[in-house]
Amino acid sequence: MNPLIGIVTSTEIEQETYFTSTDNVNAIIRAGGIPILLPYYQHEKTIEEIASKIDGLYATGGYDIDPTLFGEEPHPKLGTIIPERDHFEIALMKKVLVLDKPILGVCRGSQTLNIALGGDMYQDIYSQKNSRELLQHQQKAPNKHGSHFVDVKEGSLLNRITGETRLRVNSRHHQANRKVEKPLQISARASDGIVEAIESTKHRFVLALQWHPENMLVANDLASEAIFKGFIAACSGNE
Ligand SMILES: [Mn+2]
Repeated sequence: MNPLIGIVTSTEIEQETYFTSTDNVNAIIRAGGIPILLPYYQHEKTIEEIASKIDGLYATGGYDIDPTLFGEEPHPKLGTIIPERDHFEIALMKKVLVLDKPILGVCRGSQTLNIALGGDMYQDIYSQKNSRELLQHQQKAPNKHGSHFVDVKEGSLLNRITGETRLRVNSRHHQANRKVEKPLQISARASDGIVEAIESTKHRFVLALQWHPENMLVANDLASEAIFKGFIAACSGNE
């Protein structure tokens, strides 16, 4: 049986549509999963039911995150937030973590995972860190282009599934994780110190990347292929 993969959808500010990119859907299908697009349920019981039905959770990119969720007020550079998505996504993650089902997060998904496990984040790296020392993390190149490098921690899940200690990745974020606490560990950083990947040391497969492997897969990037293959294998119980 191919595993059912819940994908948290995106929306616009007035929430007239739910959607996700075809790159997200195709990445899951290509690796052997069946994508199920999820709207923003708010009831505890329903969220619990979804967690029990899916075999894995793919937390995709999207808008910024409500800073009150990690004890801060909005910074002037904070972008659009969708409170219903934040609530649903973080509540679903917490339930999926309890069941120890696999999670793959990308971009925004790496912030929501960190917050679900007690961490926090920069609302805007360019004003909250010394911006003269930062790389360009909002690339102007096409989405599939790897614009900067990340160094991968040896022995980490990310290292084991890709077989690499250095990856070339795309970059479309102005936020980033800051405090990362157990059971999470940092599994990749950019050369400017920005946290680019986190993973759980306690769960079977919980990995979140600040970049977008679903876009790099379009250019047949081998590491991106290995990431989605590894995720779907874990969701099938075939690690
Ligand atoms: Mn980056």
